[in-house]
Amino acid sequence: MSILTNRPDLEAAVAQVAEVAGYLWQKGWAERNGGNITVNVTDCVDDDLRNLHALTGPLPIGTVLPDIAGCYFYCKGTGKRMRDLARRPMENGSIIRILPDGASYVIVGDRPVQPTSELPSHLMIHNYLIHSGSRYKACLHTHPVEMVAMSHNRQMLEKDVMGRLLWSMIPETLAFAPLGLGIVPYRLPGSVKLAEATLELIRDYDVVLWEKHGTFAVGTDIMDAFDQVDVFNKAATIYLRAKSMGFEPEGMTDEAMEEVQHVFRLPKRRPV
Ligand code: 2HA
Ligand code: ZN
Repeated sequence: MSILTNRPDLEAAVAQVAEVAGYLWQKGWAERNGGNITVNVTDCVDDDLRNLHALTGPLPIGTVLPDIAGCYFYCKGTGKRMRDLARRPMENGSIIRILPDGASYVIVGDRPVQPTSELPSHLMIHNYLIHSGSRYKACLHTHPVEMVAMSHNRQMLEKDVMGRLLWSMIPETLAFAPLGLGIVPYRLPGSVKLAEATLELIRDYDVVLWEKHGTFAVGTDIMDAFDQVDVFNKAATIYLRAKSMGFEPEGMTDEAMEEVQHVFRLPKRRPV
């Protein structure tokens, strides 16, 4: 029997992860085992699940995160493919329980699938989100092609340059991603340095771009985090299509952008 059986909220949260994993694959953002997903599912957990025997002994997180003690997360499995997760989420990911020390976890279901290599960085962000009282429950790392391509241009890596450019490509970007785009300088994938730099910027942005690698986004649920990246990458695609037609896109005027800002009463994402 699956841990999801008779737990419709948990089942729905995992089904949404599977749906998003399918989109990531279809969009070409998830080659091989590329990308990671973690979702805080603590709200979907009942007493039976709290008392359920773990499938593993305690495993170290690698850092101490007091605010996530006792929380539960669905995590994509390390080395697993998004396209497989889309069809079989509980074979390509698992649900973990953080132990009271905030330094270790156990896997509770359905199989002892080892969580993502980026677990410490994802959990550091969840720890921050809980600590700050945020409503955000999901973290998504993926490889959106056009945004990564743009991050190979030094000029785009200046603070808020790329975010402003993307806002000006199509009104919806500003409307739906009003906090803009943070830029994290290149760091080794899975490194503590990358995690720390991401944590620093995710205080101000819902989406950050890891130079020459991918994006890291947070949201109320995984669909929300995906939407944020999708909105930015649509704008990046429009920019690159215009460039490939041989011209620099004009971009919306400041006046047009202010109008959007005014009508949509931005910013209205964040916090709590
Ligand atoms: O887990 O994308 O950056 C696969 C990755 C790591
Ligand atoms: Zn990656």
